[in-house]
Amino acid sequence: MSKPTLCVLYGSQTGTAQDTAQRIARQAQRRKLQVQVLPLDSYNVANLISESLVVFVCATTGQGDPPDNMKNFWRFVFRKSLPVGSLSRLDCAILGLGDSSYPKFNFVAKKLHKRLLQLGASVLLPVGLADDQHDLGSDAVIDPWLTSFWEKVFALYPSLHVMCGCILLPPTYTFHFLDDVKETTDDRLRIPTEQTVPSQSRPFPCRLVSNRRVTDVSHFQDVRHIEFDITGSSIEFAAGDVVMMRPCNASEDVEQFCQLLRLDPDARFTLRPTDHNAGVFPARLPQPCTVRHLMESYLDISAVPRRSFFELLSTFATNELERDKLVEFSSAAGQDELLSYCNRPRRTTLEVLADFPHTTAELKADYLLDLFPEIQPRSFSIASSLQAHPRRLQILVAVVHYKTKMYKPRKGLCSSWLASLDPAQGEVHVPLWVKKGTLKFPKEKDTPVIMVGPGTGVAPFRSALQERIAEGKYANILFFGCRSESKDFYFRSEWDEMMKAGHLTLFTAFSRDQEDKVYVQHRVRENAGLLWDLIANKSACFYIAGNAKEMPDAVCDALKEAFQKEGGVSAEDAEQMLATMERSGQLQSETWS
Ligand code: 2AM
Repeated sequence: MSKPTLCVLYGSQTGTAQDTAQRIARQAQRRKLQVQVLPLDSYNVANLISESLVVFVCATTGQGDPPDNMKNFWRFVFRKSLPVGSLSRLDCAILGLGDSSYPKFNFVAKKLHKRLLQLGASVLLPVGLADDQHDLGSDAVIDPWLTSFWEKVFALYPSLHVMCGCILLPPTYTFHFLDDVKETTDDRLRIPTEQTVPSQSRPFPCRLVSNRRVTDVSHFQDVRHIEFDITGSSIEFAAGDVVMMRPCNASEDVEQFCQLLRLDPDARFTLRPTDHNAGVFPARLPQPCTVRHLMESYLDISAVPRRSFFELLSTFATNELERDKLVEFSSAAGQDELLSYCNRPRRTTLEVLADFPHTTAELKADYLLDLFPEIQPRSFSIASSLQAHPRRLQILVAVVHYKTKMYKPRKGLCSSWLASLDPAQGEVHVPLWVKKGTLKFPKEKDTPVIMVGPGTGVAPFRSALQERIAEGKYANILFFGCRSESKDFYFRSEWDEMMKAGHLTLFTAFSRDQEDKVYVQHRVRENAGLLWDLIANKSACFYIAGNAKEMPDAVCDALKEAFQKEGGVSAEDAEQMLATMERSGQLQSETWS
Protein backbone atom coordinates (compact mmCIF):
# COMPACT_ATOMS: atom_id res chain seq x y z
CA MET A 1 0.00 0.00 0.00
CA SER A 2 1.23 3.51 -0.70
CA LYS A 3 1.75 6.03 2.04
CA PRO A 4 -1.49 7.42 3.42
CA THR A 5 -2.15 11.00 4.40
CA LEU A 6 -2.76 11.14 8.10
CA CYS A 7 -5.55 13.36 9.22
CA VAL A 8 -5.46 14.38 12.88
CA LEU A 9 -8.78 15.84 13.98
CA TYR A 10 -9.30 17.21 17.44
CA GLY A 11 -11.93 18.55 19.79
CA SER A 12 -10.19 20.60 22.42
CA GLN A 13 -11.50 22.69 25.29
CA THR A 14 -8.43 23.56 27.33
CA GLY A 15 -5.79 23.06 24.64
CA THR A 16 -4.43 19.65 25.67
CA ALA A 17 -6.18 17.86 22.81
CA GLN A 18 -4.91 20.47 20.35
CA ASP A 19 -1.41 20.16 21.75
CA THR A 20 -1.60 16.37 21.52
CA ALA A 21 -2.92 16.50 17.96
CA GLN A 22 -0.05 18.73 16.94
CA ARG A 23 2.38 16.39 18.63
CA ILE A 24 0.96 13.44 16.66
CA ALA A 25 1.34 15.52 13.51
CA ARG A 26 5.01 16.16 14.32
CA GLN A 27 5.57 12.45 14.89
CA ALA A 28 3.89 11.74 11.56
CA GLN A 29 6.11 14.23 9.75
CA ARG A 30 9.12 12.60 11.34
CA ARG A 31 7.88 9.37 9.78
CA LYS A 32 7.62 11.12 6.43
CA LEU A 33 3.85 11.06 6.33
CA GLN A 34 1.74 13.80 4.80
CA VAL A 35 -0.34 15.19 7.59
CA GLN A 36 -3.27 17.45 8.14
CA VAL A 37 -4.31 18.63 11.59
CA LEU A 38 -7.53 20.50 12.24
CA PRO A 39 -10.16 21.15 14.90
CA LEU A 40 -13.13 18.91 14.08
CA ASP A 41 -15.42 21.82 13.32
CA SER A 42 -13.00 23.25 10.75
CA TYR A 43 -12.93 19.95 8.89
CA ASN A 44 -15.31 19.18 6.05
CA VAL A 45 -16.92 16.06 7.47
CA ALA A 46 -18.11 14.87 4.08
CA ASN A 47 -14.44 14.16 3.30
CA LEU A 48 -14.33 11.43 5.94
CA ILE A 49 -15.76 9.02 3.39
CA SER A 50 -12.60 9.26 1.32
CA GLU A 51 -10.00 9.49 4.12
CA SER A 52 -7.82 6.47 4.72
CA LEU A 53 -6.20 7.19 8.10
CA VAL A 54 -7.62 9.45 10.79
CA VAL A 55 -6.77 10.01 14.43
CA PHE A 56 -9.49 11.61 16.53
CA VAL A 57 -8.23 13.35 19.65
CA CYS A 58 -11.26 14.28 21.71
CA ALA A 59 -11.56 15.84 25.12
CA THR A 60 -14.62 15.38 27.30
CA THR A 61 -15.73 18.45 29.24
CA GLY A 62 -16.97 18.35 32.84
CA GLN A 63 -20.53 17.24 32.20
CA GLY A 64 -19.72 14.68 29.51
CA ASP A 65 -20.15 17.13 26.65
CA PRO A 66 -17.94 17.54 23.57
CA PRO A 67 -15.67 20.61 23.44
CA ASP A 68 -16.99 23.71 21.66
CA ASN A 69 -14.82 23.24 18.58
CA MET A 70 -16.36 19.85 17.74
CA LYS A 71 -20.03 20.55 18.49
CA ASN A 72 -21.08 20.76 14.83
CA PHE A 73 -19.16 17.59 13.98
CA TRP A 74 -20.86 15.87 16.91
CA ARG A 75 -24.31 16.76 15.63
CA PHE A 76 -23.39 15.66 12.12
CA VAL A 77 -21.85 12.31 12.98
CA PHE A 78 -24.90 11.24 15.00
CA ARG A 79 -27.37 12.03 12.24
CA LYS A 80 -29.67 9.09 11.75
CA SER A 81 -29.54 9.56 7.99
CA LEU A 82 -25.84 8.60 7.76
CA PRO A 83 -25.72 5.22 6.03
CA VAL A 84 -24.29 2.32 8.01
CA GLY A 85 -21.03 1.29 6.36
CA SER A 86 -20.35 4.71 4.87
CA LEU A 87 -16.92 4.83 6.50
CA SER A 88 -15.85 1.34 5.47
CA ARG A 89 -12.67 2.64 3.81
CA LEU A 90 -11.51 4.38 6.92
CA ASP A 91 -8.84 3.20 9.37
CA CYS A 92 -8.95 5.28 12.47
CA ALA A 93 -7.87 5.58 16.07
CA ILE A 94 -9.49 7.47 18.92
CA LEU A 95 -7.67 9.10 21.77
CA GLY A 96 -9.81 10.48 24.58
CA LEU A 97 -8.71 13.12 27.06
CA GLY A 98 -10.67 13.21 30.28
CA ASP A 99 -10.68 13.44 34.02
CA SER A 100 -11.68 10.42 36.07
CA SER A 101 -12.86 12.61 38.95
CA TYR A 102 -15.92 13.41 36.81
CA PRO A 103 -18.65 10.79 36.43
CA LYS A 104 -18.70 10.73 32.61
CA PHE A 105 -15.02 9.90 32.18
CA ASN A 106 -13.98 10.15 28.53
CA PHE A 107 -17.58 9.86 27.47
CA VAL A 108 -17.04 11.66 24.14
CA ALA A 109 -14.23 9.38 22.97
CA LYS A 110 -16.14 6.23 23.98
CA LYS A 111 -19.33 7.36 22.27
CA LEU A 112 -17.46 8.40 19.12
CA HIS A 113 -15.77 4.99 19.05
CA LYS A 114 -19.13 3.20 19.07
CA ARG A 115 -20.51 5.46 16.39
CA LEU A 116 -17.51 5.05 14.07
CA LEU A 117 -17.79 1.27 14.38
CA GLN A 118 -21.47 1.54 13.48
CA LEU A 119 -20.55 3.54 10.40
CA GLY A 120 -18.19 0.79 9.31
CA ALA A 121 -14.80 2.30 10.16
CA SER A 122 -11.96 0.00 11.23
CA VAL A 123 -10.64 1.08 14.58
CA LEU A 124 -6.95 0.20 14.78
CA LEU A 125 -6.54 -0.07 18.55
CA PRO A 126 -8.55 0.33 21.76
CA VAL A 127 -9.62 3.87 22.59
CA GLY A 128 -6.92 5.70 24.57
CA LEU A 129 -8.45 6.93 27.81
CA ALA A 130 -6.08 9.61 29.09
CA ASP A 131 -6.74 10.84 32.58
CA ASP A 132 -5.89 14.24 34.05
CA GLN A 133 -5.97 12.71 37.51
CA HIS A 134 -2.84 10.69 36.79
CA ASP A 135 0.30 12.02 38.51
CA LEU A 136 1.97 12.48 35.14
CA GLY A 137 -1.16 13.95 33.64
CA SER A 138 -2.66 12.69 30.43
CA ASP A 139 0.77 11.77 28.99
CA ALA A 140 0.87 8.64 31.16
CA VAL A 141 -1.74 7.11 28.84
CA ILE A 142 -1.00 9.08 25.67
CA ASP A 143 2.63 7.98 25.32
CA PRO A 144 2.11 4.19 25.36
CA TRP A 145 -1.03 4.64 23.28
CA LEU A 146 0.95 6.50 20.63
CA THR A 147 3.58 3.76 20.60
CA SER A 148 0.94 1.14 19.83
CA PHE A 149 -0.72 3.45 17.34
CA TRP A 150 2.48 3.75 15.31
CA GLU A 151 3.02 -0.02 15.51
CA LYS A 152 -0.44 -0.54 14.00
CA VAL A 153 0.23 2.05 11.30
CA PHE A 154 3.54 0.39 10.36
CA ALA A 155 1.83 -2.99 10.23
CA LEU A 156 -0.74 -1.50 7.88
CA TYR A 157 1.79 0.41 5.76
CA PRO A 158 5.04 -1.57 5.90
CA SER A 159 6.63 0.73 3.34
CA LEU A 160 6.71 3.62 5.78
CA HIS A 161 10.20 4.83 6.31
CA VAL A 162 10.73 4.96 10.06
CA MET A 163 13.01 7.68 11.24
CA CYS A 164 14.34 7.25 14.74
CA GLY A 165 16.05 9.64 17.09
CA CYS A 166 15.70 13.35 17.22
CA ILE A 167 15.50 15.15 13.97
CA LEU A 168 14.58 18.74 13.94
CA LEU A 169 11.53 19.37 11.85
CA PRO A 170 10.96 22.65 10.12
CA PRO A 171 8.93 25.02 12.29
CA THR A 172 5.23 25.52 11.62
CA TYR A 173 5.77 29.25 11.08
CA THR A 174 8.75 31.37 10.28
CA PHE A 175 9.30 34.74 11.93
CA HIS A 176 10.18 37.67 9.70
CA PHE A 177 11.59 40.45 11.82
CA LEU A 178 11.04 44.02 10.75
CA ASP A 179 13.61 46.77 11.10
CA ASP A 180 11.39 49.33 12.75
CA VAL A 181 10.50 49.33 16.43
CA LYS A 182 6.91 50.27 17.17
CA GLU A 183 4.28 49.26 19.69
CA THR A 184 1.93 46.48 18.66
CA THR A 185 -1.59 47.74 18.30
CA ASP A 186 -3.37 45.40 20.62
CA ASP A 187 -6.43 44.34 18.66
CA ARG A 188 -7.85 42.71 21.71
CA LEU A 189 -8.51 46.10 23.22
CA ARG A 190 -10.11 47.66 20.18
CA ILE A 191 -13.85 48.22 20.62
CA PRO A 192 -15.52 46.45 17.68
CA THR A 193 -17.56 48.77 15.49
CA GLU A 194 -20.16 46.20 14.55
CA GLN A 195 -22.54 44.81 17.17
CA THR A 196 -21.94 41.09 17.41
CA VAL A 197 -22.30 38.87 20.42
CA PRO A 198 -18.78 38.50 21.82
CA SER A 199 -17.22 35.07 21.32
CA GLN A 200 -13.89 33.32 21.71
CA SER A 201 -12.72 34.63 18.36
CA ARG A 202 -14.16 38.07 19.02
CA PRO A 203 -14.20 38.92 22.72
CA PHE A 204 -15.29 42.36 23.89
CA PRO A 205 -12.83 44.47 25.91
CA CYS A 206 -14.79 45.25 29.08
CA ARG A 207 -13.68 47.96 31.48
CA LEU A 208 -12.61 46.79 34.89
CA VAL A 209 -14.68 48.75 37.39
CA SER A 210 -13.47 47.35 40.69
CA ASN A 211 -11.28 44.62 42.10
CA ARG A 212 -11.86 44.22 45.82
CA ARG A 213 -10.51 41.69 48.28
CA VAL A 214 -13.42 40.19 50.22
CA THR A 215 -11.50 38.10 52.74
CA ASP A 216 -9.85 39.53 55.82
CA VAL A 217 -6.17 40.45 55.25
CA SER A 218 -5.19 37.96 57.95
CA HIS A 219 -6.99 35.15 56.09
CA PHE A 220 -4.84 32.65 54.21
CA GLN A 221 -6.72 33.17 50.98
CA ASP A 222 -7.14 36.26 48.88
CA VAL A 223 -10.61 36.13 47.29
CA ARG A 224 -11.54 38.91 44.86
CA HIS A 225 -14.89 40.35 43.96
CA ILE A 226 -14.32 41.77 40.50
CA GLU A 227 -16.69 43.93 38.50
CA PHE A 228 -16.64 44.67 34.77
CA ASP A 229 -18.60 47.23 32.81
CA ILE A 230 -20.20 45.49 29.82
CA THR A 231 -21.81 48.61 28.34
CA GLY A 232 -21.92 48.45 24.54
CA SER A 233 -20.82 44.82 24.40
CA SER A 234 -24.07 42.97 23.52
CA ILE A 235 -23.18 40.60 26.34
CA GLU A 236 -26.21 39.06 27.99
CA PHE A 237 -26.37 36.36 30.60
CA ALA A 238 -28.63 34.57 33.02
CA ALA A 239 -27.94 32.96 36.37
CA GLY A 240 -25.70 29.92 35.92
CA ASP A 241 -23.81 31.32 32.89
CA VAL A 242 -20.03 31.62 32.83
CA VAL A 243 -17.70 34.32 31.62
CA MET A 244 -14.57 33.45 29.66
CA MET A 245 -11.24 35.26 29.43
CA ARG A 246 -7.59 34.63 28.65
CA PRO A 247 -5.01 35.69 31.21
CA CYS A 248 -1.67 37.32 30.38
CA ASN A 249 1.79 36.38 31.55
CA ALA A 250 3.36 38.64 34.18
CA SER A 251 5.65 41.24 32.60
CA GLU A 252 8.60 40.20 34.78
CA ASP A 253 8.22 36.63 33.44
CA VAL A 254 8.21 37.95 29.89
CA GLU A 255 11.35 40.00 30.56
CA GLN A 256 13.10 36.95 32.02
CA PHE A 257 11.98 34.81 29.10
CA CYS A 258 13.37 37.29 26.57
CA GLN A 259 16.67 37.47 28.44
CA LEU A 260 17.01 33.69 28.51
CA LEU A 261 16.27 33.39 24.80
CA ARG A 262 18.23 36.52 23.95
CA LEU A 263 15.23 38.02 22.25
CA ASP A 264 14.54 41.72 22.02
CA PRO A 265 11.04 42.20 23.49
CA ASP A 266 10.49 45.25 21.28
CA ALA A 267 11.40 43.52 18.03
CA ARG A 268 8.49 43.30 15.59
CA PHE A 269 7.78 40.39 13.32
CA THR A 270 5.27 38.98 10.90
CA LEU A 271 4.54 35.26 10.72
CA ARG A 272 4.51 33.08 7.65
CA PRO A 273 3.23 29.53 7.79
CA THR A 274 5.70 27.02 6.37
CA ASP A 275 3.10 24.33 5.85
CA HIS A 276 -0.54 25.30 5.63
CA ASN A 277 -1.64 21.92 6.82
CA ALA A 278 0.47 21.66 9.90
CA GLY A 279 -1.41 23.95 12.19
CA VAL A 280 -4.16 26.44 12.62
CA PHE A 281 -3.01 29.95 11.91
CA PRO A 282 -2.95 32.00 15.10
CA ALA A 283 -5.71 34.42 14.13
CA ARG A 284 -5.63 36.06 17.53
CA LEU A 285 -2.14 37.39 16.95
CA PRO A 286 -1.87 40.87 15.42
CA GLN A 287 0.45 41.21 12.44
CA PRO A 288 3.01 42.65 12.76
CA CYS A 289 3.44 41.83 16.41
CA THR A 290 6.12 42.53 19.00
CA VAL A 291 7.87 39.72 20.82
CA ARG A 292 6.60 41.26 24.07
CA HIS A 293 2.99 41.08 22.92
CA LEU A 294 3.41 37.50 21.73
CA MET A 295 4.84 36.50 25.08
CA GLU A 296 2.52 38.53 27.26
CA SER A 297 -0.78 37.56 25.80
CA TYR A 298 -0.32 34.55 23.56
CA LEU A 299 2.12 31.83 24.62
CA ASP A 300 1.83 29.94 27.87
CA ILE A 301 5.13 29.83 29.77
CA SER A 302 3.68 29.34 33.23
CA ALA A 303 2.11 25.90 32.79
CA VAL A 304 3.91 22.72 33.82
CA PRO A 305 5.48 21.58 30.54
CA ARG A 306 4.53 18.26 28.99
CA ARG A 307 6.81 15.47 27.92
CA SER A 308 6.54 16.57 24.30
CA PHE A 309 8.09 19.92 25.28
CA PHE A 310 11.18 18.12 26.55
CA GLU A 311 11.23 16.04 23.38
CA LEU A 312 11.35 19.12 21.19
CA LEU A 313 13.67 21.09 23.50
CA SER A 314 16.19 18.23 23.46
CA THR A 315 16.54 18.61 19.70
CA PHE A 316 18.09 22.06 20.24
CA ALA A 317 20.55 21.01 22.93
CA THR A 318 24.24 21.18 22.08
CA ASN A 319 25.47 21.18 25.67
CA GLU A 320 25.99 17.51 26.45
CA LEU A 321 24.86 17.58 30.06
CA GLU A 322 21.69 19.40 29.22
CA ARG A 323 20.99 17.20 26.22
CA ASP A 324 21.35 13.99 28.22
CA LYS A 325 18.94 15.25 30.85
CA LEU A 326 16.39 16.44 28.29
CA VAL A 327 16.57 13.18 26.36
CA GLU A 328 16.06 11.29 29.61
CA PHE A 329 12.98 13.38 30.48
CA SER A 330 11.51 12.70 27.08
CA SER A 331 12.13 8.95 27.21
CA ALA A 332 9.76 6.34 28.61
CA ALA A 333 12.39 5.32 31.16
CA GLY A 334 12.76 8.86 32.44
CA GLN A 335 9.13 9.41 33.42
CA ASP A 336 9.63 8.95 37.16
CA GLU A 337 12.45 11.47 37.03
CA LEU A 338 10.26 13.86 35.10
CA LEU A 339 7.49 13.40 37.64
CA SER A 340 9.68 14.43 40.54
CA TYR A 341 11.48 17.18 38.64
CA CYS A 342 8.46 18.77 36.99
CA ASN A 343 4.96 17.55 37.76
CA ARG A 344 5.12 17.09 41.54
CA PRO A 345 6.72 20.43 42.38
CA ARG A 346 4.62 22.10 39.62
CA ARG A 347 7.71 23.56 37.94
CA THR A 348 6.75 26.07 35.25
CA THR A 349 7.98 26.10 31.66
CA LEU A 350 9.90 29.30 32.39
CA GLU A 351 11.64 27.68 35.36
CA VAL A 352 12.59 24.70 33.20
CA LEU A 353 14.06 27.04 30.58
CA ALA A 354 16.11 28.72 33.30
CA ASP A 355 17.42 25.28 34.34
CA PHE A 356 18.64 24.63 30.79
CA PRO A 357 20.26 27.97 29.95
CA HIS A 358 22.52 26.76 27.14
CA THR A 359 19.75 25.05 25.25
CA THR A 360 17.36 27.92 25.87
CA ALA A 361 19.85 30.42 24.48
CA GLU A 362 20.01 28.31 21.30
CA LEU A 363 16.26 28.40 20.68
CA LYS A 364 15.23 30.03 17.46
CA ALA A 365 12.27 32.39 17.43
CA ASP A 366 10.80 30.34 14.56
CA TYR A 367 10.08 27.49 16.95
CA LEU A 368 8.29 29.51 19.62
CA LEU A 369 4.85 28.52 18.38
CA ASP A 370 5.82 24.85 18.25
CA LEU A 371 7.41 24.84 21.68
CA PHE A 372 4.87 26.71 23.75
CA PRO A 373 1.13 26.16 23.78
CA GLU A 374 -1.31 29.00 23.44
CA ILE A 375 -2.72 30.50 26.63
CA GLN A 376 -6.13 28.89 27.01
CA PRO A 377 -9.32 30.64 28.05
CA ARG A 378 -10.45 30.30 31.66
CA SER A 379 -14.05 30.32 32.82
CA PHE A 380 -15.65 31.82 35.90
CA SER A 381 -19.20 31.45 37.12
CA ILE A 382 -20.89 34.81 36.90
CA ALA A 383 -21.70 36.07 40.40
CA SER A 384 -24.18 38.83 39.61
CA SER A 385 -27.45 39.34 37.79
CA LEU A 386 -28.24 41.99 35.19
CA GLN A 387 -31.48 42.63 37.02
CA ALA A 388 -29.65 43.72 40.15
CA HIS A 389 -26.57 45.19 38.42
CA PRO A 390 -27.49 46.41 34.94
CA ARG A 391 -24.56 46.73 32.49
CA ARG A 392 -22.29 45.02 35.01
CA LEU A 393 -20.78 41.56 35.24
CA GLN A 394 -19.23 40.39 38.49
CA ILE A 395 -17.13 37.38 39.41
CA LEU A 396 -15.70 35.92 42.58
CA VAL A 397 -12.13 34.66 42.24
CA ALA A 398 -9.96 32.79 44.72
CA VAL A 399 -6.35 33.76 44.01
CA VAL A 400 -4.52 30.46 43.61
CA HIS A 401 -1.32 30.40 45.63
CA TYR A 402 0.29 27.33 47.19
CA LYS A 403 3.59 25.82 48.24
CA THR A 404 5.44 22.87 46.81
CA LYS A 405 9.05 21.96 47.38
CA MET A 406 9.94 24.84 45.06
CA TYR A 407 11.25 27.89 46.87
CA LYS A 408 8.84 30.27 45.16
CA PRO A 409 5.12 29.71 45.88
CA ARG A 410 3.09 28.44 42.94
CA LYS A 411 0.56 30.88 41.52
CA GLY A 412 -2.49 30.42 39.33
CA LEU A 413 -1.88 32.32 36.09
CA CYS A 414 -5.37 33.74 35.61
CA SER A 415 -6.30 34.49 39.21
CA SER A 416 -2.92 36.14 39.92
CA TRP A 417 -3.18 38.19 36.76
CA LEU A 418 -6.72 39.28 37.66
CA ALA A 419 -5.65 40.15 41.19
CA SER A 420 -2.85 42.33 39.78
CA LEU A 421 -5.22 44.49 37.73
CA ASP A 422 -5.89 47.78 39.44
CA PRO A 423 -8.37 50.22 37.91
CA ALA A 424 -7.02 52.96 40.20
CA GLN A 425 -3.77 52.87 38.20
CA GLY A 426 -5.49 53.78 34.93
CA GLU A 427 -8.14 52.25 32.70
CA VAL A 428 -7.94 48.47 32.40
CA HIS A 429 -9.88 46.50 29.80
CA VAL A 430 -10.27 42.74 29.78
CA PRO A 431 -11.52 40.94 26.66
CA LEU A 432 -14.51 38.82 27.70
CA TRP A 433 -17.16 36.57 26.26
CA VAL A 434 -19.95 34.63 27.91
CA LYS A 435 -21.03 31.02 27.62
CA LYS A 436 -24.20 29.26 28.67
CA GLY A 437 -23.56 27.51 31.94
CA THR A 438 -24.69 24.09 33.03
CA LEU A 439 -26.82 25.29 35.95
CA LYS A 440 -30.40 26.09 35.01
CA PHE A 441 -32.86 27.58 37.46
CA PRO A 442 -36.62 26.91 37.45
CA LYS A 443 -38.93 29.27 35.59
CA GLU A 444 -41.95 28.55 37.80
CA LYS A 445 -42.34 31.13 40.50
CA ASP A 446 -43.19 28.73 43.31
CA THR A 447 -40.54 26.04 42.78
CA PRO A 448 -38.15 26.35 45.72
CA VAL A 449 -34.41 26.18 45.12
CA ILE A 450 -31.89 24.74 47.55
CA MET A 451 -28.32 25.81 46.80
CA VAL A 452 -25.19 24.41 48.38
CA GLY A 453 -22.16 26.57 47.61
CA PRO A 454 -19.20 26.64 49.99
CA GLY A 455 -16.38 29.09 49.28
CA THR A 456 -16.38 30.59 45.79
CA GLY A 457 -18.99 27.95 44.93
CA VAL A 458 -21.50 30.54 46.08
CA ALA A 459 -20.82 32.67 42.96
CA PRO A 460 -23.54 31.26 40.65
CA PHE A 461 -25.99 31.26 43.56
CA ARG A 462 -25.48 34.95 44.24
CA SER A 463 -26.39 35.52 40.62
CA ALA A 464 -29.41 33.22 40.93
CA LEU A 465 -30.58 34.88 44.15
CA GLN A 466 -30.36 38.36 42.65
CA GLU A 467 -32.20 37.22 39.54
CA ARG A 468 -34.87 35.25 41.37
CA ILE A 469 -35.58 37.96 43.93
CA ALA A 470 -35.92 40.52 41.12
CA GLU A 471 -38.48 38.17 39.54
CA GLY A 472 -40.40 37.78 42.78
CA LYS A 473 -39.21 34.20 43.42
CA TYR A 474 -38.68 34.06 47.14
CA ALA A 475 -38.40 30.34 47.97
CA ASN A 476 -34.61 30.29 48.29
CA ILE A 477 -32.39 28.28 50.58
CA LEU A 478 -28.62 28.68 50.63
CA PHE A 479 -26.06 26.53 52.40
CA PHE A 480 -22.78 28.45 52.60
CA GLY A 481 -19.54 27.18 54.09
CA CYS A 482 -16.28 28.93 54.80
CA ARG A 483 -13.50 28.69 57.34
CA SER A 484 -14.40 31.46 59.70
CA GLU A 485 -17.30 33.82 60.30
CA SER A 486 -14.93 36.74 60.76
CA LYS A 487 -12.49 36.07 57.91
CA ASP A 488 -14.08 34.69 54.76
CA PHE A 489 -17.82 35.06 55.16
CA TYR A 490 -18.17 37.22 52.07
CA PHE A 491 -21.42 38.88 50.97
CA ARG A 492 -22.68 38.57 54.53
CA SER A 493 -24.46 41.92 54.50
CA GLU A 494 -26.19 41.03 51.23
CA TRP A 495 -27.48 37.76 52.68
CA ASP A 496 -28.62 39.62 55.81
CA GLU A 497 -30.69 41.98 53.72
CA MET A 498 -32.27 39.17 51.73
CA MET A 499 -33.09 37.33 54.93
CA LYS A 500 -34.59 40.43 56.51
CA ALA A 501 -36.84 40.84 53.49
CA GLY A 502 -37.92 37.19 53.82
CA HIS A 503 -36.34 36.21 50.48
CA LEU A 504 -33.69 33.82 51.74
CA THR A 505 -33.11 31.12 54.32
CA LEU A 506 -29.39 30.77 55.01
CA PHE A 507 -27.51 27.95 56.71
CA THR A 508 -23.83 28.51 57.40
CA ALA A 509 -21.00 26.11 58.22
CA PHE A 510 -17.85 27.76 59.59
CA SER A 511 -15.42 24.92 59.37
CA ARG A 512 -12.71 26.27 61.65
CA ASP A 513 -14.52 28.37 64.22
CA GLN A 514 -14.68 25.45 66.63
CA GLU A 515 -12.70 22.38 67.55
CA ASP A 516 -14.41 20.00 65.11
CA LYS A 517 -14.86 20.72 61.42
CA VAL A 518 -18.37 21.68 60.40
CA TYR A 519 -19.13 21.48 56.68
CA VAL A 520 -22.16 22.23 54.53
CA GLN A 521 -23.02 18.51 54.41
CA HIS A 522 -23.44 18.57 58.20
CA ARG A 523 -25.98 21.36 57.85
CA VAL A 524 -27.75 19.43 55.09
CA ARG A 525 -28.01 16.46 57.46
CA GLU A 526 -29.30 18.61 60.30
CA ASN A 527 -32.05 19.98 58.06
CA ALA A 528 -33.14 16.63 56.65
CA GLY A 529 -36.83 17.19 57.50
CA LEU A 530 -37.06 20.54 55.75
CA LEU A 531 -35.17 19.32 52.68
CA TRP A 532 -37.23 16.15 52.33
CA ASP A 533 -40.44 18.17 52.52
CA LEU A 534 -39.28 20.68 49.90
CA ILE A 535 -37.94 18.05 47.49
CA ALA A 536 -40.62 15.38 47.86
CA ASN A 537 -43.68 17.60 48.29
CA LYS A 538 -42.80 20.87 46.58
CA SER A 539 -40.53 19.64 43.74
CA ALA A 540 -37.65 21.81 44.95
CA CYS A 541 -34.52 21.91 42.79
CA PHE A 542 -31.20 21.14 44.47
CA TYR A 543 -27.88 22.66 43.35
CA ILE A 544 -24.28 22.06 44.34
CA ALA A 545 -21.35 24.25 43.28
CA GLY A 546 -17.80 24.55 44.47
CA ASN A 547 -14.23 23.46 44.16
CA ALA A 548 -13.76 21.08 47.05
CA LYS A 549 -13.15 17.67 45.50
CA GLU A 550 -15.04 15.51 47.98
CA MET A 551 -17.73 18.07 48.81
CA PRO A 552 -20.30 17.22 46.10
CA ASP A 553 -20.28 13.50 46.94
CA ALA A 554 -20.48 14.24 50.67
CA VAL A 555 -23.48 16.52 50.09
CA CYS A 556 -25.20 13.88 47.94
CA ASP A 557 -24.59 11.29 50.69
CA ALA A 558 -26.15 13.63 53.25
CA LEU A 559 -29.13 14.09 50.95
CA LYS A 560 -29.57 10.33 50.53
CA GLU A 561 -29.51 9.95 54.30
CA ALA A 562 -32.18 12.63 54.56
CA PHE A 563 -34.38 10.69 52.12
CA GLN A 564 -33.96 7.54 54.15
CA LYS A 565 -34.52 9.17 57.51
CA GLU A 566 -37.41 11.44 56.62
CA GLY A 567 -38.94 9.64 53.68
CA GLY A 568 -38.49 6.14 55.10
CA VAL A 569 -37.03 4.88 51.82
CA SER A 570 -34.31 2.23 51.52
CA ALA A 571 -30.70 3.06 50.70
CA GLU A 572 -31.17 1.74 47.14
CA ASP A 573 -34.34 3.77 46.66
CA ALA A 574 -32.62 6.90 47.96
CA GLU A 575 -29.81 6.29 45.45
CA GLN A 576 -32.38 5.81 42.73
CA MET A 577 -34.21 9.00 43.69
CA LEU A 578 -31.01 10.98 43.43
CA ALA A 579 -30.26 9.48 40.01
CA THR A 580 -33.77 10.35 38.82
CA MET A 581 -33.42 13.89 40.14
CA GLU A 582 -30.15 14.23 38.29
CA ARG A 583 -31.63 12.99 35.03
CA SER A 584 -34.58 15.34 35.22
CA GLY A 585 -32.47 18.36 36.18
CA GLN A 586 -33.94 18.55 39.67
CA LEU A 587 -30.40 17.97 40.98
CA GLN A 588 -27.61 19.90 39.25
CA SER A 589 -24.01 20.53 40.07
CA GLU A 590 -21.10 22.57 38.83
CA THR A 591 -17.76 21.73 40.30
CA TRP A 592 -14.22 22.73 39.49
CA SER A 593 -10.78 22.02 40.84
P1 2AM B 1 -11.61 23.62 55.47
O1 2AM B 1 -10.70 24.40 54.57
O2 2AM B 1 -11.60 24.15 56.87
O3 2AM B 1 -11.36 22.14 55.44
C1 2AM B 1 -14.75 26.72 51.63
O4 2AM B 1 -13.50 26.40 51.11
C2 2AM B 1 -15.11 25.79 52.74
O5 2AM B 1 -15.22 24.43 52.23
C3 2AM B 1 -14.08 25.77 53.85
O6 2AM B 1 -14.75 25.96 55.06
C4 2AM B 1 -13.50 24.37 53.74
O7 2AM B 1 -13.10 23.84 54.98
C5 2AM B 1 -14.69 23.61 53.23
N1 2AM B 1 -14.39 22.22 52.77
C6 2AM B 1 -13.18 21.65 52.55
N2 2AM B 1 -13.31 20.36 52.21
C7 2AM B 1 -14.64 20.09 52.22
C8 2AM B 1 -15.41 18.92 51.99
N3 2AM B 1 -14.86 17.76 51.64
N4 2AM B 1 -16.75 19.02 52.12
C9 2AM B 1 -17.33 20.19 52.46
N5 2AM B 1 -16.66 21.31 52.70
C10 2AM B 1 -15.32 21.29 52.59
